Amino acid sequence: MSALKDIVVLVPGRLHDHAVKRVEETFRMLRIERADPALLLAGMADEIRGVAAMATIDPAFIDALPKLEIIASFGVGYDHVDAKYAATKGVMVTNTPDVLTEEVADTAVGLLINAVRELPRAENWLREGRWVREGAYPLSKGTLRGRRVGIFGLGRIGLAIARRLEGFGLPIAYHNRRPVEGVGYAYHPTLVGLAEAVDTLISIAPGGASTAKAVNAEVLRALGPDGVFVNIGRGSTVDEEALIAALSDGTIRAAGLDVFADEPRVPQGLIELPNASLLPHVGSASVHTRQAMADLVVDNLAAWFSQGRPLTPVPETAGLKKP
Ligand code: NAP
Ligand code: 8YV
Repeated sequence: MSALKDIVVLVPGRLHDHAVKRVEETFRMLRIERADPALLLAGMADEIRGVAAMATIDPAFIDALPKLEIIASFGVGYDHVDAKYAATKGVMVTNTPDVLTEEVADTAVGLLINAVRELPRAENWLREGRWVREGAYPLSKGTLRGRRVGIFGLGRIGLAIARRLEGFGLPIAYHNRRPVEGVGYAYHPTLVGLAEAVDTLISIAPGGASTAKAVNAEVLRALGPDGVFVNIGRGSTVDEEALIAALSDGTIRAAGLDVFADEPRVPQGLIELPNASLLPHVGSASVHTRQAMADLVVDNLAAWFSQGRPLTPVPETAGLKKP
């Protein structure tokens, strides 16, 4: 344990309090306001062997830390960390999979029901006194009954969403770059093909270049006028202008969105739409689950520095050995 106490771990920017506390107790912690090489004081860069962060970590920052061995990122999605570049520099990258899977799947189902059955609007009707003044909230135009669900990104969380919706009696199909072994759901090799086959598209795909604006005008047209689109993956996977147009002109019926392209800024066009149910990126945001994610960040650092291998490396760096 005393050996770990000699190791310098940098926390750039904001990080979950529990992770900060544990980094401070376990290692020698340094903090800077953001992951910017210009903020590294003289002598600091040569000491830092680990980074614990939920901030963007780019090649310039990795290059500025010559002794860096590991970046432990908070969150399962790590599109804000250049893991490919880190791999070329022999720097391990870890994320926080599994501990948030069921929580995010719960949120996805809640968001779907909110979008289809208009529950947030119905609650506002009650709070605004309209039940008393005007009578019952209008019948929801949408229903889950008879829906066919397509999942874009059938990985850990996608499968947990699929299991839940199977329990709702809904047929499931999916699109990934390749079929998932041992899964009986219908596979579609293209996202447009999936959208044509279903009326309810749930995106839980990661961000990054390969999914950028994948949900575009063509996909939304394919989903059709009874279509419901739910995004709980990354905002970058959606052409938001095309989505606003599709929701405005009836190309699709409704959307439920937890993630946006330029968070925390949400396009005014979406905020004004009555058929968009919007959440401020709360997929994993319970005290219970965020604490588990924070623990996994620090457990990865501790496992790397004490046993030479982390618990949950990202695929790009999984083969790296400790120097
Ligand atoms: P995962 O197990 O790695 O699953 C990702 C799935 O997406 C895989 O099945 C993968 O299959 C598929 N995929 C990746 N790139 C693709 C592409 N270009 N085209 C089609 N499919 C693609 O990850 P997870 O744990 O389920 O998490 C998924 C994502 O959810 C995270 O990366 C994160 O962005 C997001 N997330 C959001 C929240 C929130 O609070 N809203 C919380 C947690 C996670 P193939 O490799 O076969 O294509
Ligand atoms: C976190 C997420 O809120 O894990 C992810 O990929 O999007 C969320 O669980 C986020 O990473 C914390 O910034």
